[in-house]
Amino acid sequence: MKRLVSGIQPSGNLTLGNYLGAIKQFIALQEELSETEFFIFIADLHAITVSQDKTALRKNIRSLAALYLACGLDPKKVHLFIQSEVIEHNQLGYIMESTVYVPELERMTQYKDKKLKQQAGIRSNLLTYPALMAADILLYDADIVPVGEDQKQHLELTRNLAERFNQQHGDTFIVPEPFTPKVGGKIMSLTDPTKKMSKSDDNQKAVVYLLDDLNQIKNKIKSAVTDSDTKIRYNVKDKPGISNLLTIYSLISGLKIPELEQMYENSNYATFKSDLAEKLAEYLRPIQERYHALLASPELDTVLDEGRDAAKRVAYKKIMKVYKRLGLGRIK
Ligand code: ATP
Ligand code: LTN
Repeated sequence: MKRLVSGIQPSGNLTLGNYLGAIKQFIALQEELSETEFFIFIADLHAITVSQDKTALRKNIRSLAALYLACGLDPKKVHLFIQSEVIEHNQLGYIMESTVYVPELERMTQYKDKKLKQQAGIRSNLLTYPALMAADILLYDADIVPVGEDQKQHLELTRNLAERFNQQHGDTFIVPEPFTPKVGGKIMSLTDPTKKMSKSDDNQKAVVYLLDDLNQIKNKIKSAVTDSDTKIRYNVKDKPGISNLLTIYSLISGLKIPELEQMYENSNYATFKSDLAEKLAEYLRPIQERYHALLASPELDTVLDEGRDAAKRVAYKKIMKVYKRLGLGRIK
């Protein structure tokens, strides 16, 4: 059976962009790849490469797990767990640090970008982050690792490290294949539709958060920036605002953009926005309800416990094999 592994950082509130661009596709994959075993984890160890408030981090971890389940991740098909609860990630992470060379880490684009933002000093794990990420993947003999563009370089490094280790110590790791899920919509800011909707945007009106109050969501859509023309037509260059709203409408309704253009042929922006606002609120309502129910129920912990145990069964065997290959401890 093939294995799929992916991690998600618990770094704040998820947006409609995160949902339509990433989560929704992930949920679709669980249906498409029915013969594949899924390991999905909350990458909390990765979050501490920058300073974190403990109360906020604890809350974000639970919230992310609940939100993924609320969006449709099926615990019968997916082992969902918290990275720091499976100690083997740290163990193999350290071994990967002895497999990778410093210049390889210094070459990573994400490191180069992020280190510029760390005024209080660069933590050493910001540099070694890709060694831990390689461990996350290699522990589970993952064949498939769905990641966004920004993580491809880390995945390439993981492949190199797996091959290097196998060459030096004998076949131990599966070399994972890069996997690009079908591209979803790129959702743009509601106040400046030429830039991406991003969870770190300072302007709250620019972003729909999945857990926003539904009335607030409706107001955000109704006040989204559009052009002064009145036609509901998809044209990213000349009409980026209305095109973004058409993309959102299409992705949540399953209707194609030309179908929507036809439906609203003789309509106006106010009616279109008001319809979309209602549709989006109704789309997110059950997700929010499931989310709140999960946070208040013991089910979330049961899922995370089972996920951890399933992950540990695989990870423990692998780390023992690695220690043996290296001559560590007393394993023969
Ligand atoms: P930040 O504001 O911290 O950069 P972000 O909201 O851009 O965060 P990431 O955490 O970088 O989101 O990305 C998580 C996932 O969501 C990635 O797979 C990314 O491609 C996807 N994603 C993020 N924003 C959008 C968007 N506006 N449209 C489509 N997909 C998005
Ligand atoms: N680095 C990734 C999160 C991540 C991950 C992984 C993804 C950590 N470990 C293993 C896939 C496989 C990010 O920042 N999005």
